Amino acid sequence: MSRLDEIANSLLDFDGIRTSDWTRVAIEEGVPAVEILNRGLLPGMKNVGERFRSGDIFLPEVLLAGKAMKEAMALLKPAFQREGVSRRGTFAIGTVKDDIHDIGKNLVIIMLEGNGWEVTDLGVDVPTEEFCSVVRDKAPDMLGLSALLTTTVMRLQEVIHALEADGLRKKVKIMVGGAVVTQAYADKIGADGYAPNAVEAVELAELLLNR
Ligand code: B1M
Repeated sequence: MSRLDEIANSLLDFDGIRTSDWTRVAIEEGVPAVEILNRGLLPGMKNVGERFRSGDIFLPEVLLAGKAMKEAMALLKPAFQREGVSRRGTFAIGTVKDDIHDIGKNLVIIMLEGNGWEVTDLGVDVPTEEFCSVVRDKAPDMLGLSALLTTTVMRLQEVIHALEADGLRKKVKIMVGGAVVTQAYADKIGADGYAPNAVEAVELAELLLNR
C-alpha cells in the first residue's frame, strides 16, 4: 500500500496518530504537499463524508477524522510555504454565521499562504457585520466566504447585501466556496468568483486580483 493510501485509510480509521505519522513520512520522503493533500487526505475525508451520509458512521467519528485532518494539515503548512512562490495580495476569509465547518476553509488558507497571499483568518461562525468591518478597517484585496450547510448558504448573499448597504461592495473582490455552493449560485448573488476546491481558489484569487 502506498504512503498516500495509508494516509487516506488512517482517516477512515479515525486514527489521527497514524495520519500524522504517515504525513510526516511522506513529507520526509519528498512527496509534494499538494500530492499528499489531493491523493491522501482529501480522498480519505471524502470517504468519511460518504460513510457519514450513508449512516455507517456518526458525528463523533467524523469529529475524530476532522481533527486528524487538521493536525495533518498543520504538518503540511510549512511544506506548502516552502513549495510556494512570491507574495501576492491580502485575503480575509471566514466561515459564515451559524456554520462551524473549517477544514475546507483552512485548506484554502494553507494553499493561499503557500502561494504568497497574506491571509487573515476570521474563523468560523463569523457574523455578517464582522465581514463588513474587516472590509472597512483592513481593506483586503479579497474577501472569502465559506459555507457548508444548506441552512447557512444564504448568508453569502446576506454578506454581499450588507456590504452593498454599507457602500463597501466595490472596495473588495468576493470569492465564495464550500460544499453547498455552486457557480450558478455565486453568479446569482453577485459574487466575483466561486471555486470548488482549494487549488482552484488560489488560481481564481490570482485571476481576480489582476482583473
Ligand atoms: Co458536517 N455536514 N455537520 N460536520 N460535515 C456536512 C457538510 C454534510 C454534507 C454531511 C452529510 O450530511 N453528508 C452535512 C450538510 C448537509 C447540508 O446542509 N447540505 C453536515 C451536517 C448536516 C452537519 C451538522 C448539522 C450535523 C449535526 O449536528 N446534526 C453539524 C453542523 C454544525 C454547524 O456548522 N453549525 C455538522 C458538524 C460537523 C462536525 C463538527 C462534526 C465536522 C466539522 C469539523 C470542522 O470543520 N472543524 C463536520 C464534518 C467534518 C463534515 C463533513 C463530513 C466533511 C466536511 C469537510 O471538512 N470536508 C461533511 C460531508 C462532506 O462535505 N462530504 C459535512 C473536507 C473539506 C476539505 O472539504 O469543506 O467542502 P470542504 O472544502 C473544500 C471545498 O468546498 C472548497 O475548498 C475546500 C478544499 O478543497 N472550499 C472553498 C471550502 N470553502 C471555500 C471557500 C472558498 C473557495 C473554496 O472561497 C472563499
